[in-house]
Amino acid sequence: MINAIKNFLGLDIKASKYALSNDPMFGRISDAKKPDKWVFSTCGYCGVGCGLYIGVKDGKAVYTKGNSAHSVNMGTLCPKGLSEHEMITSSNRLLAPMVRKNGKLQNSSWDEAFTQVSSNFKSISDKHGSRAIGVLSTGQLLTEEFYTLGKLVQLGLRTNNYDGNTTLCMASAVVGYKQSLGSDGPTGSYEDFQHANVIVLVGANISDNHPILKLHIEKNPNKPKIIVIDPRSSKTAQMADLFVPLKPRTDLALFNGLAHIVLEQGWENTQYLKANCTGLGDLRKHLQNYPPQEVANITGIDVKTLYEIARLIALSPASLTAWTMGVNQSYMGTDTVSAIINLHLLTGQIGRPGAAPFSITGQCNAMGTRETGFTSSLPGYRNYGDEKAASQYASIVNVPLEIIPTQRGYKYGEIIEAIERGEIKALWVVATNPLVSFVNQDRLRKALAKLELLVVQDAFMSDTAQLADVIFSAGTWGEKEGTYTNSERRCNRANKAVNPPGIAKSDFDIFLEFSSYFEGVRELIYPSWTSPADAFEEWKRVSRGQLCDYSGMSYEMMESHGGIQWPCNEQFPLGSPRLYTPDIGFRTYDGKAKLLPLDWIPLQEPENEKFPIILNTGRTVEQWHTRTKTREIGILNDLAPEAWVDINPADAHVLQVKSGDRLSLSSPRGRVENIVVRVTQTVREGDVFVPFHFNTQLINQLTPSIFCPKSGEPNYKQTAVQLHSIKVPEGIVMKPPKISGEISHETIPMTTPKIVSLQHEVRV
Ligand SMILES: Nc1nc2c(c(=O)[nH]1)N[C@H]1C(S)=C(S)[C@@H](COP(=O)(O)OP(=O)(O)OC[C@H]3O[C@@H](n4cnc5c(=O)[nH]c(N)nc54)[C@H](O)[C@@H]3O)O[C@H]1N2
Ligand SMILES: Nc1nc2c(c(=O)[nH]1)N[C@H]1C(S)=C(S)[C@@H](COP(=O)(O)OP(=O)(O)OC[C@H]3O[C@@H](n4cnc5c(=O)[nH]c(N)nc54)[C@H](O)[C@@H]3O)O[C@H]1N2
Ligand code: SF4
Ligand SMILES: [Mo]
Repeated sequence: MINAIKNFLGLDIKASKYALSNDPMFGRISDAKKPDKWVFSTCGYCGVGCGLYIGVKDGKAVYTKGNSAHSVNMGTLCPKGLSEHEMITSSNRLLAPMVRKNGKLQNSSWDEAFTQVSSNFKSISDKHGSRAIGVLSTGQLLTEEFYTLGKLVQLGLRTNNYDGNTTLCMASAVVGYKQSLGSDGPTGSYEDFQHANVIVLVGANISDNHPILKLHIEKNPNKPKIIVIDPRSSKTAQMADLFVPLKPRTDLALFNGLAHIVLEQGWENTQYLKANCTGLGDLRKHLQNYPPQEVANITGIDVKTLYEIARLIALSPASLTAWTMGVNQSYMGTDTVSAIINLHLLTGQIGRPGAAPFSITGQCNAMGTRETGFTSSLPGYRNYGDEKAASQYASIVNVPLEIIPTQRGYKYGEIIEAIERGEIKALWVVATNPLVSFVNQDRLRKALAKLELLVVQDAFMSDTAQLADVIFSAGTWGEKEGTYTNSERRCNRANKAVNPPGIAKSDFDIFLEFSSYFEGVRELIYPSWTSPADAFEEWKRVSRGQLCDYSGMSYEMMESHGGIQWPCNEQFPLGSPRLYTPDIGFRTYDGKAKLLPLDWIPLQEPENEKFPIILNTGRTVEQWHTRTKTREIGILNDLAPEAWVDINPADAHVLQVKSGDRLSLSSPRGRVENIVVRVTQTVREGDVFVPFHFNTQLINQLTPSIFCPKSGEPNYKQTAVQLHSIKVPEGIVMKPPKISGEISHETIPMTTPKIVSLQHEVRV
């Protein structure tokens, strides 16, 4: 490990101690390796949004170091951030646009690629209507690019069948916030991790996926009680004071149960409720259906523990609940989000330092697309169908009102279904790789084969790009400029350090130039725009007065303050750390937050005779999603080079497997072979966990087409599967004992693959 870091940094190991944490070490880099300049930027991986510098030498990115003046990460970076410059020079980069000729993708000029796609889009649109064009984007472009793309798709190509991978990720949080609080927008701040007395992490494995957040918990002087709610004893569960290993997908029942106890015990905050909320009467009645014993039966968590959690959250001076995919990726994701918000409203744990229901964002700029992107709302959180909002937008940007879409088009999963039906004929995929990341891969592949045209805009030769008819080759992080907004609404600057490779272009330039292949479009939607700053200036005007108000920001301010949190305007010249303080009201019609009666529903695809095991999927710290960015970075990939399956010792015994053996998994939709076994008590009997990163063991072949009806988010976290080992003949499939709910809170013994923390990783 030490040698790996040494090789990786090209430094002697004594120096590397400093290298990994602080700036002064850079004096120790040998002159031959010293960067010519350091470029201020922001990490382009996850939604934490760490501030960093990119070291450039001879036109190449050669180092990444944390920005010690930055409030998000205080100089630290996780392994992905530290090695980010290596991603840029991957051999898998696309150097030029490509066009498929005689069945083979071949390099082309930009003019040829743009001409081919625009003429196809036009003829499909003429024949079948503009909505026969579908677009799937991402949470990983710059805000300026999202705004530019949204305008092109909705006002230029005139299709509202536009969505992104954020629907696989944050959509339930978006719709949950909207239905409870009137608008999207995460309510809290990272500094709340430093103020809270109780921190609840629900379905959020921050140790792997948002590791820098642990820094903030470490700085908390209150010695906060940490409650981790997860069916799996993840690395994050290891730092809990109270670990709550609930049965998979029972969170909504749990939060209803906690709310029941709060009202039963009189622990609600009557003053807060009177002044700020509606719906208490209906909720109180509804919660009678969730008495503690019933909730204990559903969740597997005993009644005493339920009372303890409710007491801690309700009665501590400040409680924070942070959640991510264990909550959102669910067929009742939206309502689970609202159940969490209900509990915070009931107890008045919102809008104060340390008190917030707080969704943590996944991708570096999922927030940017939510705010500007024209997918789940019109720019600036303006609702589709709100005529006043639409005409306000049209007049700010000077376009005819008739071209503003009046309703949201198909969501991600619905776009795929519309392709299956032959209704959508062309698909433009921007910065996402569905052929690893979407559910039910076999069905997806068959759907994509029906398209007349598949265009993929990517920086790497992704799995999806390999199937494309035309590829637009894009620059990536470090090669282009703009802003990213992180989970705490902090907008930060990402600067360009080096040029894109070959003739690849920034996504911004691609959108601008592509728009001029459609008559009159560029003049209408990008009048005199030449750089991302033009998009940002318009966005500031568009967001003025909205909850996500950027009007007071500038690029210079972002650099000097390490990012600015919206809303930022005359009232909050340096931004506001949190929403729904006495100064920032709820964006509902009556200005009050809504307490909502919500129902828990049992698993949609429960374990059964044929598929008796529940498969949970997720991430590991070393890999990024579909690995286009991480698989060539030695220090990351060597630690987690392939998928593995975590399996409880009792189940391993039935299958006669030990750590290091291989297993196959099947579901009604397919089979994945040859996954290395890790026997561990971190998963319950009857549950297994497999990371979803690996196209070599494509776990999304197994996951079902089951979605949250409100948000459209897939239920990635529970799939009924069967396990097959070589030693146990196929005929004798395993039937595990009835799920007991027992899980031990051991330290994870790492066998294969190795998952080792780097020296600098923060430990709390
Ligand atoms: N290293 C790394 N970091 C990343 C990413 C990455 O790919 N690699 N991706 C980024 C992105 S886009 C995202 S969205 C975030 C995701 O960050 P996380 O949400 O932390 O990641 P996951 O591993 O998908 O799932 C989190 C936890 O949900 C738990 N879970 C499963 N089922 C349930 C359930 O029914 N209830 C509860 N309460 N929990 C459940 C899982 O056991 C898992 O520990 O990470 C971001 N950060
Ligand atoms: N089973 C299972 N599946 C899941 C999940 C899970 O927990 N379990 N999580 C889901 C979640 S939360 C998410 S966010 C998705 C992520 O799924 P994807 O979005 O498919 O994953 P990425 O690998 O991040 O894909 C981003 C693509 O953009 C490309 N790219 C990188 N930088 C740039 C750029 O600057 N410009 C352009 N044009 N392209 C660029 C990359 O090469 C890559 O192909 O996966 C989802 N899938
Ligand atoms: S925690 Fe996230 S933003 Fe920070 S360095 Fe790691 S991947 Fe980048
Ligand atoms: Mo995500």
